Amino acid sequence: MTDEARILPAGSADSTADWRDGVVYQIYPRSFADSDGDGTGDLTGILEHMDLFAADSLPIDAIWLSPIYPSPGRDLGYDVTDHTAVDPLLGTEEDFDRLVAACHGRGIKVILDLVMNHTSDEHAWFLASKASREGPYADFYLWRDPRGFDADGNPIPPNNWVSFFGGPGWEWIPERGQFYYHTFLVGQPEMNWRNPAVEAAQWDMVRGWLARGVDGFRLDVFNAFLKDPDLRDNPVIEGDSPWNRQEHRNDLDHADFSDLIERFRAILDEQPGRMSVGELFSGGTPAAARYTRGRHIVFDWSLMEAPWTAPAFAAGIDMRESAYGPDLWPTIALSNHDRERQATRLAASVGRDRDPDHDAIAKAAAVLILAMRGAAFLYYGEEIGMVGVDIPRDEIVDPPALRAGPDFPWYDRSRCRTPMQWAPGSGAGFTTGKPWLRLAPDADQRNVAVQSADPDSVLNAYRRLLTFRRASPALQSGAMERLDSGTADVLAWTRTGGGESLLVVVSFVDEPRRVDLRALGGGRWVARIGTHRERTDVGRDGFLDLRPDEAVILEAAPG
Ligand code: ISL
Repeated sequence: MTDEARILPAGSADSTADWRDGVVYQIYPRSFADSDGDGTGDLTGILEHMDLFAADSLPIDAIWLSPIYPSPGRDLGYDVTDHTAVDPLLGTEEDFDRLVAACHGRGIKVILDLVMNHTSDEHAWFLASKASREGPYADFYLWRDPRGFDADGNPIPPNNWVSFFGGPGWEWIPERGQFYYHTFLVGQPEMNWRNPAVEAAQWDMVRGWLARGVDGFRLDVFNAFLKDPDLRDNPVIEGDSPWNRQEHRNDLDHADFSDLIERFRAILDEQPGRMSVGELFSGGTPAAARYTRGRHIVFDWSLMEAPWTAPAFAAGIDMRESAYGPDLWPTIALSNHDRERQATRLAASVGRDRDPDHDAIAKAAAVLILAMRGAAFLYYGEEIGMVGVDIPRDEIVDPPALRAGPDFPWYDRSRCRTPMQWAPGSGAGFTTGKPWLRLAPDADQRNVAVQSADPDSVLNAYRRLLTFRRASPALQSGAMERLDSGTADVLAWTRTGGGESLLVVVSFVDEPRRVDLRALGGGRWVARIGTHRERTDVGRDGFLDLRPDEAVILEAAPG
């Protein structure tokens, strides 16, 4: 590993440290706040709700905006027609610049979601590419001749690759007499990253956003950019869907991808303190660690896929700690716009989807996200414990969900993209019009206004924890060591750094539990904060009595 690839020390003068130690809040712009009553969230709506992030409310360090570019919306913004502009559905160029300035005025950074693996099939590059095998855009996409023709004269695709969103991966274009490849929708043709002109065009676009003050980027499916140059077949394996019946040896994670990350980082490093996070597509924790660099962090899915049990989270944490080692910095996310809402998913994973359990688990999950080692990512609405919403079939807006069936299991992503719940009332404070996607049925009770006034709400637990984390060098950048808690269903770990030594104890069960802190070593501990406003404290005998799903952060007592 080069020096460059090592993480910078905590407190380093380079502002990367701010990033590494920070908390990023993901906004799905269509669903956050609608300023003009058309039912769809927009940039001005975000600007008007910045008080959510006030220092005495939810002190976060950055917002990540899911794609804001013009798009026909077939994959709701992940099919882009112009990566350099703002979608008129979400606002104007000036609205974007105003939002960036407002964020910077509050010390909040702005991360854009870069979709560089594919474009929309309505992008001017693709329209030119499709029209002719000649000209500057001819080789911008993954075009290939057919392997041959069948007995009926139909062209045979170049290899066995399929689409992650269901159906074939290759689409025949008679005008060109060739196929193009798409990992996702037919309307999301794959870019040809082996063409230097594609890379140059992408870097120009990146420089353009940096010049507008953008502080960092989330890279959509970044390990899919480079394919096997010969486009060889993927090996066939056992699996529950056409995609899972292939080992993705030739369409993902190509060996020369690491050099591409370095070239991307070099563009960002032309300006100080710019950060990037790669979305690992279909890969495990070791791959995430392998792609992590000093200023480039990576999502891995080991925690997002764990059920709500102590052994599952222990295994996830151990796998991460050993894959990353002390020098590389992991990320922590328990939900995003593609996965079920975290408390809904975690409660269901152990058959506990009753109401009181939902909020208890939502608060304990907050402690996990904010007290493990790594850059923390919060998905909008998790701070009020938003639920996954049942969407009737005729309202589903997630295209692959419409193809779901026995040979194509798919989570309907509309469930986790419902509008933010700000206040009681018909539009939940999200819109004065008709919301583009239905609101959760509990929006009148579960919203920012109601939870602000309730000291025991999920929102107020997040506020306390975020405020504590912001003042805690150990939680932000300290080392992490997992301990055997000695009690079933309870996880324990320490965070140490900046002269601070903390112990985190989390119960994953719906019953009281007792932990013997003396057996954990390290002297006497004092409870500082946790899921419950009324703190549980350590008894004189050194026992900590935990309530159901309680998590407590303790500090080493002096002396
Ligand atoms: O978990 C996954 C694979 O292991 C998937 O959720 C995967 O990360 C995802 O489907 C890729 O998602 C990204 O690219 C898609 C877009 O639809 C998603 O919203 C985006 O997050 C295509 O751009």
